[in-house]
Parts: sequence; structure tokens; C-alpha cells
Amino acid sequence: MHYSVFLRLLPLAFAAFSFPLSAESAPVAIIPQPLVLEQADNAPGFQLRDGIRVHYSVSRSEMGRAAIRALMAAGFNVLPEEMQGALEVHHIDNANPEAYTLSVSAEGIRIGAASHSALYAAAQTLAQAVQNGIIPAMRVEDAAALQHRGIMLDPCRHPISVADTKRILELMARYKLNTLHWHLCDDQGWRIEIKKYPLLTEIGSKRKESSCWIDQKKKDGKPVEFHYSQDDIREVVEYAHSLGITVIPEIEIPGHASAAVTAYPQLGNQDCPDFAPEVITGWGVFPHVMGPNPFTFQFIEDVLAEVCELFPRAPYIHIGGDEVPRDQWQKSPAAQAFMKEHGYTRESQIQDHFTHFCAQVLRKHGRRMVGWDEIMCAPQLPQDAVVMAWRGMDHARIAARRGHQLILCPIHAFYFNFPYGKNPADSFYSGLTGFNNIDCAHVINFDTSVPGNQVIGMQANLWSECIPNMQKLEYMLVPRICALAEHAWLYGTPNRPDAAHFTRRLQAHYPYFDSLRLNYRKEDGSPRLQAVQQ
Ligand code: TNX
Repeated sequence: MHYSVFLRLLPLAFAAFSFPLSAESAPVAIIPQPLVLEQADNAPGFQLRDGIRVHYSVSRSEMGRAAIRALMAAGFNVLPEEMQGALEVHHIDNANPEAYTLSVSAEGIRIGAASHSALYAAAQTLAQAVQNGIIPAMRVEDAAALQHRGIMLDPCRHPISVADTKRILELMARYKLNTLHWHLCDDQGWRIEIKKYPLLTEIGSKRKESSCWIDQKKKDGKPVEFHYSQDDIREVVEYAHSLGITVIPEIEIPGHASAAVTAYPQLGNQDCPDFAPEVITGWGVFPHVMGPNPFTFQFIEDVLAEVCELFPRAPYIHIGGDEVPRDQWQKSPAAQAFMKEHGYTRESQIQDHFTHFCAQVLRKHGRRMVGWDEIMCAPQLPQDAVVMAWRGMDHARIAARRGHQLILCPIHAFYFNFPYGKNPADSFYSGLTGFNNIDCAHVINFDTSVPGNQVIGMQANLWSECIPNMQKLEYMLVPRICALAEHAWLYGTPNRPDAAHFTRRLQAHYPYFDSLRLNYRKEDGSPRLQAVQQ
């Protein structure tokens, strides 16, 4: 694949990396580690003073204007152009659009980038390097190995406000994560306004109360009512874009559909005995799945049309597809008649039918489909479907063998809802048990190798059953987000730095977390600011 060509051109990438001691500045500690980083010994760095003044050529080129936006997104003050401007920007030819180069000296900053998106990474490298108002003299050659580097947020199980979502986006941008996977509906709540189906949010965004994780029978008695208006969605999408982040929405089809079916019972399998949908107050997998009927197929077309409009830059749209129980389809005479009509012999073929239908609808909108790895049960799954492999690396390797592009988020390493460690403090702070010991070293070292070159992305998923507030969310996310960013950026790179190298560099990032007042997890396992609520 194109990026490996780039890497082959840099065989000495890591041999060249060192922490030379400079009279001017301490070693820079960038996360993710750039492929080549040379910090000049004894050379004076670039003094920021009141900001970065651009060279006259910069605001005359599209690339230059994009660089200004990227620098501002990274927190720099960019000053108007002048003849002696210190910032120069140029295009570099590289098969990998994520490639960029930097050179910093006392005289100025030169950025080379293969695309606009690479400028965001270049700007964040500069931002991370700043020490006491100086960017140390250095030279960088860098490129992300993967084009999709992300975090999945789940505002369904517990709400996450627009303001808090923006805060998370800023943190993602700092570590060059360029994709937010937004899980917008589930059994416990429908969170995105759809104009054509107002009951989705009028009814489907409200639940009576929530379960405690450990003892699901214990309920907190607190009603939850939360959704994003279409204006909220646009605001988040635009804000993300200003930071170089693309938002990929997820609409769960045909399972995890209790909230949708509660709002519109016609979407469900109404002829099943005991059909009584409700927005779920517990956690797990629930029987309400969509029924294969004309109302449902029209619903999918309509909802995906609005979603495509709201997310104009999303190259693929996530249609869920995970954990689909077949019981209702077995019991529903209408679902059985549908199977007969199509010559289906197994209930799983109803899910396949939904999957193919979604792919077809999305294609009409010029988008590809991405789904959880269960979508692979469909025979002749469209070749351009992207598979998000969560159940483990076996499923990732199957997807690759079948020729699908894939995004890795194996539950064994990239589920940040699970504890960092095994000690009692960890399970106390994390709540959700199952897999544990997902600490930074594990995130860095986990074997994600897949033969071939089908892997296009990697992300961490932050399911929110046990994440009722931002204190807890920050604790679960930080600092693991840095380890994820490092693994994704350097995916498949020979000689990528080890966990000890990462941990050393991470030390330099705690002051940044402190400046944002993040409730991150300290090295002793305790939260930085305050106890996290269960
Ligand atoms: C499985 S991962 C799920 C989610 C849960 C998560 C943690 C996946 C595609 N589905 O619905 O939140 O486990 O409990």
C-alpha cells in the first residue's frame, strides 16, 4: 500500500531518532512518535513572541491558507503576512496524503504537506514541541500509517453534551486522531433529531431510569432525556472539521433498536407474542429488532437520506449490525412470510437483507457502508463495505481474506470502557468488568497484524454503560487515548517505539492534561481531580 512505499524510503527512521541535549531546550516528546525527528544540538529555536507571522506567499496559496487554519486549530496565534514572515508552506509529492515535513530554526518554520489533512498533524507536532514560548530547532519527516484514526463515543447509554463532545474533539486533534465515530442510537436512547420521524426523539430519547452495572436490578430512579438537534449535529460536524476531524455517524440496523421501535412500533415485529417495546433501562442485548416490512425499509431510506445530508464529509456511514438476536423473526408470522417470499431458509438472511439494502441506499448517496464485523455473515457482502472488527483479530483477518477494507477495534485492547488494570482500585474506578488490564502498554503492544494491506483504520471504543459523566469519561480516556494514537499512527511500521519509550514521552504531556483540567488517570491508578462516580 502507498504508505509502506513511503516508509521504505525512510529505512533509518528510528535509528535517526534521539534525544540530543540542546543548550536551548529539553528533548521534545511528541505523541505519536514522528517517523523522523531530529532536534538540533545547540541551535536556537523559533521564538513565538506574539505568534507566528506568515510569509507573504502563504495566504496567496490554498495550501497556505489551510496551514493557517491548521495552526489556529492547534492553538497558535497566526499574525498577518509580511515580507519577512517566518512561516512558509509548500506542497510535497508523496503517495501518502498524510505525509508532512517540518523544519524549524530561529529564522522560521517551513511546513511541507502532501494534503490539507497532513497540515493538521504538522501543526499539532509544532504545538506539542513548544517549550516556554520557543519551538526548538528541529527537522521532522512524518506520515500516518492509517487514514482512519478514531474514537467512538456512545451518548446513548449516558448523554454527552455538545460542549463536552467538543472538548473530546480538541483532545483527539492534539493526538492527531482524525475520526469521531458517533454512536447515535441504541436500545437505551435515540439521540439524533430526524425531521421526518419526530417521535424518534420525542419518545425514543427518553428513558425512565438507568441500571447500575454490577446489579442490574438496582435502578437509579433518575429519568434520562437527551438528544442532539440537527443544529447541534451540524455544530459538532463543523467544529470537528475545523480541527481536521471527520465525523462518522452510526445508525443501528437492524438490532439495538428498542428505542426506535418504541417510538414507531411499526418498525418492529408487532405480531410477536408479548410485543411491548420500551426504551431500555438496563444493559446488554435485547430482543427488539427491526421487522422486514415496507414501513421499515422506507424508514431506513428516509433516515439515511437525512443522515447523509447532515454528515456531508463522511466517506462511509455506519449501519451497526452487531448483536442481532433472531428470536422475534422466528416468532413473527410476517417475518416468516418475508423469508418464504425471498426463499430464505435461515433468520440470519433477514439481517443480510437489511445489510444489502443499506449498502444500496448509501451507494445512491455516494457513500460506502461500514458495519460491525457481524455484517460479514451476509454472503456476497458488497466488496466496498468496510468492516469494523470488534470481536477480535480473528474476525479482522477473516474480513481481510474476504477482501474488505477494515478498521480495527478489537475488544481485547481497544475497548476503553474496560479497566486499565487488575487491582481493586481499577475495577472500582472502571465499573465495567470483562476484559481488564487494558493499560497503555497493552494498547501499544497488542498484536494487530493482519496479512495484506486491507487495514485502513484503528479506533478505541468508549461504551458508556458505566460512564455517567465527564469526570469518569476523562478518566477512562486519558492517557489511553495517547497510546491508541501512537499505535494507529505507527501501524505496521518496523521498529516502532516500545511502551517504555512511550511512557517516557508521556511524562511531558501531563502538564497539558493539567492545563485542560482533565480528570485523567494518574500513574498510581487514582483520578487526577476527583473520585469518579460509579
Ligand atoms: C458490545 S461492541 C456492544 C455494545 C456494548 C459493549 C460493552 C458492540 C459492537 N456492541 O453495545 O456497549 O459491548 O458492553
